Amino acid sequence: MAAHEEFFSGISKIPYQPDAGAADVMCFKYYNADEVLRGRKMEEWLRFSVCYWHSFCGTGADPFGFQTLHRPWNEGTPMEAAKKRLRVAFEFFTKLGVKYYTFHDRDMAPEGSTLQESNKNLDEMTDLALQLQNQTGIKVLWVTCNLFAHPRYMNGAATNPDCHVLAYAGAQVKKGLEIAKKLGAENFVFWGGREGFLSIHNTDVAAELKHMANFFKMAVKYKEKIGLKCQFLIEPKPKEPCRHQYDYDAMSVIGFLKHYGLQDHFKLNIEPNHTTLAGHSYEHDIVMASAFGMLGSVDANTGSPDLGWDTDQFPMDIKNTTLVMKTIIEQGGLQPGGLNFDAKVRRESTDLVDLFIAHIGAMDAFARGLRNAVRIMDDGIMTGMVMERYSSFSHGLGHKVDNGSATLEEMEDFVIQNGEPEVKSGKQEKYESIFNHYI
Ligand code: XLS
Ligand code: CA
Ligand code: CA
Repeated sequence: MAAHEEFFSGISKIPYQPDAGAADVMCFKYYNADEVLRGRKMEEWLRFSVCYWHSFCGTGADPFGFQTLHRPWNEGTPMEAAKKRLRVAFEFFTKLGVKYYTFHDRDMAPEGSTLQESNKNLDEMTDLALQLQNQTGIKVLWVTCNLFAHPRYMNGAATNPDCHVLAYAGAQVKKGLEIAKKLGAENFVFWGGREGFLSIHNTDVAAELKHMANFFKMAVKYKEKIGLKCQFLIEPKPKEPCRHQYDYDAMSVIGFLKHYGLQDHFKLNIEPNHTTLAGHSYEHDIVMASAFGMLGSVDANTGSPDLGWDTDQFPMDIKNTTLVMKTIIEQGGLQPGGLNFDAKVRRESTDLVDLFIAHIGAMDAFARGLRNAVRIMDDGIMTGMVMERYSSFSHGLGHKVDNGSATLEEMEDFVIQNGEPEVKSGKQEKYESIFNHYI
């Protein structure tokens, strides 16, 4: 990178300084990439990724106000600016010390006036991305296609009532899969941007869901055809932009995948900001997806439940990160997924250095969550209590219920012999107090 302009001059590689004071926010106090916890380096448990769209394309504009973030890399023609932005991004990833990034096709390369022109822009930009990846060792956690911003997609992409639009989305995904292969992306995400409806009066729900499933089947087929080895992920979200989104939450997506026979080809990319928008607790969909063996990756961010829209804030709450990391350790890690910071600095956080401060704070929040979760699991107190709570299923009739061989007649015999079950405390406050001990 030496031959090029440095954008973050004065900032060098972010160090690990566990003894740093409260006001020192330009170092990690908990994230020590090479430290081994439960048999794995911290960087392997956490697999941090920076998202391209918010951090390098974000302007700070919101529905009520204009741009507040004026970035020095947005200069020249759209392609010149795109190239500059990519170099800046790689300087940022390197200094921050993350190994992965994520992007949409259209935030890496500007859309042209035809599909061919857009593809040509993408070819040129991904040539540069590949070169920068090879120079730095930074890899693509996931790539996705933007099938929601262009006006052609205003009524949906794979669920559009017009097959011409669906075809455009298909062509765009075909190219997206090709660049995923070219850049060695470890995952490919489908977020159902406008796959849903605003009015039931003009919508054929059954047809739209079938078309979406068939669209995914085409993607699976093409992935296999070109020998692309990456995990497909669907990202649930309950609202915004549509009033109803088909991929409402983890359980809706799992039901959809199973109904259409797609469950072996996809996992879920869970974004907690979307989970809370669906009316669930922060960790809910991470736990549900994991319980079904479907947790593939996490868009590590948070919302403001008091606002009730998708604020994509940096995750800073240690209780939340501890719960997430506990689930991730219990399922043996997230690989090939990771923790992607689909988060944006507030439009009022206008300094360039705020981009660093935000990512460092969030990485440390997750590193601290990881350390807490490891202590919870090493001590085994809570795990032991949960095991004990379910112990009646490890033998006798409970074991038969567990393996699916019990009958209702056996239930009746059991109750006639054993009478009324004992009342057993759920001990919620005890669990909560023990959990707080580790935070
Ligand atoms: C929007 C989504 C989106 C996906 C990728 O709310 O979070 O950014 O992660 O298209
Ligand atoms: Ca997301
Ligand atoms: Ca979001």
